[in-house]
Amino acid sequence: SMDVSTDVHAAWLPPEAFRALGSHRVLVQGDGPQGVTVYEEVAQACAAYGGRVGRAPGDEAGPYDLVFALTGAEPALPEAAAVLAGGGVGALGDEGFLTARRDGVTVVLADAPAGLLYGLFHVVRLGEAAFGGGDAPAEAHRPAMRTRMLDHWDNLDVHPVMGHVERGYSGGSIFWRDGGPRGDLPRVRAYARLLAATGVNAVSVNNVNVHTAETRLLTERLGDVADLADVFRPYGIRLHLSVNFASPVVLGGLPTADPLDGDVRAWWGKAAARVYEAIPDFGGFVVKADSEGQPGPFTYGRSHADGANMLAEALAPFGGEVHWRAFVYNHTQDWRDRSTDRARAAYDHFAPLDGAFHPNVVLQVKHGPMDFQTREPVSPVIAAMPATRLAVELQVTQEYTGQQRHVCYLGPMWSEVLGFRPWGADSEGRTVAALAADPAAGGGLVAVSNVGDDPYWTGHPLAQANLYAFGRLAWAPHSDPAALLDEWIDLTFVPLLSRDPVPLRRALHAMMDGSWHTYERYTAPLGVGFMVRPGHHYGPDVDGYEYTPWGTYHYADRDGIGVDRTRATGTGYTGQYPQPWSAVYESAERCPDELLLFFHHVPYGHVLQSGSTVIQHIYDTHFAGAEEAAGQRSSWQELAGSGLVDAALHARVLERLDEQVRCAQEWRDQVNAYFLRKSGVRDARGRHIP
Ligand code: BDP
Repeated sequence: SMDVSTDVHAAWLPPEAFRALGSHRVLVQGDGPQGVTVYEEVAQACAAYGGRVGRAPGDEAGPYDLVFALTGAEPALPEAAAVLAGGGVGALGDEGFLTARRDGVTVVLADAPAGLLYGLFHVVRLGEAAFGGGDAPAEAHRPAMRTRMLDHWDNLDVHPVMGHVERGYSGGSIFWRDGGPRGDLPRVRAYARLLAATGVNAVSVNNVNVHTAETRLLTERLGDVADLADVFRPYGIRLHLSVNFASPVVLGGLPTADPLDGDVRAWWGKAAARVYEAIPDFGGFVVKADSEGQPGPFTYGRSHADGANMLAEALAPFGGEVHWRAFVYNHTQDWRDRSTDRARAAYDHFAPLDGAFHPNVVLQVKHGPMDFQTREPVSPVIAAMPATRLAVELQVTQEYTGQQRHVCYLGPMWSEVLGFRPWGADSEGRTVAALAADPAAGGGLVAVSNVGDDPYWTGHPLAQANLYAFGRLAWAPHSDPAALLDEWIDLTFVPLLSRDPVPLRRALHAMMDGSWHTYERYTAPLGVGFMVRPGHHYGPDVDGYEYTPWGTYHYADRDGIGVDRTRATGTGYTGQYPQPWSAVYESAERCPDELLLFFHHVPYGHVLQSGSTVIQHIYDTHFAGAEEAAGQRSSWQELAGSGLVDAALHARVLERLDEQVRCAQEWRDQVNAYFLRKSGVRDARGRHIP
């Protein structure tokens, strides 16, 4: 049924977004769960806006001016048949589609029903532009990434420290409550629908830190997982589970979880078979092993290839995949020992294993070497494993970027990561996006979701844009993030935009386009990272992680600041990059300013490429960042009473902006005061520093 929750915000799919589609005469010829979805979506839109939907050419719904059809069968409409006969765009694949316009009919063709679904949302985005005008040639649309996945760090229960959703800032889980299913499947359906409209096709429904209750999802609670899979399937989304590497011990009562033990392997084989009995299109397992206290193959003296391959063998007969995370490092290091560098860890652990993983293992690598900081270089692992399938992991949930209390549009950051060329720009060097999208070796794009049971889905209503942009970038990584913002604005605010879209668009762009840089300006400087409050990671704490076992240091003293990761005098991390980056990062003169303190320990008087000194840069950016945050609030305040945004949404955003402005000033004052005291160097412009 088309039941979707009504007590939640419509986000980028308000009924009005379907106005154009719903006022036409539409033929839908598709089958299977996703074909049914296309039909139901169109029928609902037509019921609202006066159009008609039919299943066959002769139906009274015709004559049609929009047709959705599969390429396998002879399309019943001559215009569609003509487009098909025209050929020229090649195979569309499982999820691709083509659009064309022929003799007054808009044609959407796909090889498979999921393609029709993505074609439907494409037509929704185009609005009236999908209709009218003369003939338009066939245009093929295919997703760049095969896997476009959101990982939920949801617990079944409220965890005493991490809460319901680990690093969640949007209320409770939409899937789980009180140790079992939350039971609000209409909300899950609404979520699946939103994701499908962005192009997401995979979801993992439980935390990578798998506690005992979540471990049981694999066995006793499999029925609950199957219920969720049934809801996601009509929107083309495959379900995944995070599994506990010690499951054979915890659930199976075996004495060991050694990946080379025969009984352990048999246990996983049976577990996988049971999962596929319940969920035939199950996607696979996500695994965090030997990391931050999670069990893993190291316990048994085995390698991560041994561990991943064992699970891969269990899943292979059913077409499932293992998403094995590369986030493995020592979180109990001795801070007095400068030879350990957390940034090195993933490469040191995994690069030697290149080529050792089975083809259905995807190594899931965080985009940076540390942990989702506001600014990090691209992880060197991404360029180091040509014989391994790699997925890049991003964090939509704003753990280190303002926790959905601050506006921080991450599209520009992700787009920089995806466009980065590990082998340099002037060669034919491939981008990170091309590596993740490679048909043979690519594992796709993954991100940690920012959604919870909050009525706006994401706590901060403007954080919806991050979720939207993630899906769209996974589909088309070279999209312009500002254009994606426009798409999101137009869909989300379409009910009101019909009046005068300009002021709202202007205000939102003013607030959001540069919000990542604004956030960067008032937080930790020049790529040094952290300086956040330990544990929850919100707000400034200048020395919060400095003398701890976590490996996240800035090494500020009276003379200078930064982490020496050079080969010449530091940890040697720069050597993990291919040329030219290895040489660029090695040099304090050539290293990009924004990453200087990630790679180098320099005196406060070091002159940046911008011409400013490090210390003056710190003062200037912190004053500017806090001021920009206040400017964002003013832009939003100007919209009050304009009728351009709903009053409740306006109030919710304003309340968050008040907190952002307060917190940005706190960052400014603490960071500036800290470096004034450390360095003794005054602000050249004489501004007040506490
Ligand atoms: C860190 C989070 C922690 C996660 C971990 C991970 O602080 O809660 O468990 O990443 O990715 O950023 O596994």
